[in-house]
Amino acid sequence: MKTIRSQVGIVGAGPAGLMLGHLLHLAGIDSVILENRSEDYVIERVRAGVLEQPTVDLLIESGVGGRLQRDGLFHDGIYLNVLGDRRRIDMAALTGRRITVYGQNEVVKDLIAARLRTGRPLLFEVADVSVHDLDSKQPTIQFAKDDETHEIRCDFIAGCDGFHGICRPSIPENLIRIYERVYPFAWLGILASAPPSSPELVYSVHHSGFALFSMRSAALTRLYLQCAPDEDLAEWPDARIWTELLTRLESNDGWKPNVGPIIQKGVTGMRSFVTEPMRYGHMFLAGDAAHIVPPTGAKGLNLAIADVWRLSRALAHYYQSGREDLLDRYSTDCLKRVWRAQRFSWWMTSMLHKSDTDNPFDWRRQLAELEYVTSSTAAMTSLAENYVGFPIE
Ligand code: FAS
Ligand code: PHB
Repeated sequence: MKTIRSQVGIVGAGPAGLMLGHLLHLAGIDSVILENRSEDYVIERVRAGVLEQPTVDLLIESGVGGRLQRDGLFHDGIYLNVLGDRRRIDMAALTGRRITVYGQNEVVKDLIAARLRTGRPLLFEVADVSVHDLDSKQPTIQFAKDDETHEIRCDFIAGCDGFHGICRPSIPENLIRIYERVYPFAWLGILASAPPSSPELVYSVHHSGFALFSMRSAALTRLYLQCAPDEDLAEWPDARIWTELLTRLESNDGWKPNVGPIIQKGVTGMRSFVTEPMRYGHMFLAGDAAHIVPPTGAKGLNLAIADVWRLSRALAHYYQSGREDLLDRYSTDCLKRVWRAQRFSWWMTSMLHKSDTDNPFDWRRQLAELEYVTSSTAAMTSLAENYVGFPIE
């Protein structure tokens, strides 16, 4: 077995793992990043698209925001389309902040390029990753690469391996608490080669269910529609998808998305999930490894970046001063932001999706909430400040 010595072992090369590696590099702390998928797979995986202001500021400040500043789409507002009545929420006017539409895979591309420039280790297509001695001062990570077994001896492990990773399940069950809600619906998402017909996102509420109009560039639109959790994609030929999207998105003022060839489609389940604490011994969880939000509030990637900003600061403080106070506060401080995002994401999901309740009172109350949110400045400001993101501090 080959042994590698490093200060921090990072499992997962998604936005959390890559951004942590980058921030640690800037702080002069070495790390090894392990990823069990190929580089192409990690880059091509279509996921998030909306970046909060604090996320954008951190990417730019830390030197990986060049392409984002050039290719990102800066949006001051969003639309809520309630049964065809399209209303704009001017988030910039209400909060002084805005969102940026820039694909998660572009962020991942920028972070991989930055990592390669440092020459620090980033290993793709590793296998059989396992973590050990987590409650010791020298935890280890074992993995296989090119038919050889390797071991990383490190001071700390960062579990950035997403919801289905191995790090969270490595914590003794009696030492963590899980909070979870699984929603009785999912999203059928598509990427289409069609120019966006709206300059901003449109969240739509319709009798047949929720739909979302988003984008990736001047040539690519990203759209989602509410479907059953076990929806079979084989039953959704492209024509049916477009018919349903146009039905749910078209608004009374004549707006509708442009139709074009569908180049990618998939179904995403919806759940709210929180792990407490986000630490076990010398292993720290960050991003989807610790918490999942339904994508309606566009918070997942942004939470992952906020977690690793906090973890990198706590590790830098430890290596500079020997003090563990920020490491000891990591979980509590992260969870404050996580639960705020959980509340907002649950609220947006409940307000915008057609629930399977058969009580007409619930639907009318939902419409009353939408009427309030699209007409009260106080309510719009609350939505806006949660959507654009609170400062990372
Ligand atoms: P990730 O899951 O991205 O990365 C974990 C990495 O670990 C993966 O590369 C995985 O291959 C690797 N890994 C797993 N097990 C491993 C093992 N045993 N060994 C080595 N590596 C391992 N969020 C937003 O903020 N805005 C949005 O608009 C938004 N839209 C979304 C739309 C969809 C359809 C989905 C599914 C999610 C969306 N999200 C959104 C949330 C999403 O972006 C996640 O929060 C984000 O990917 C979290 O990043 P990570 O924590 O790095 O986890
Ligand atoms: C996306 O562009 O993929 C996107 C936008 C907003 C969301 C979720 C996903 O709430």
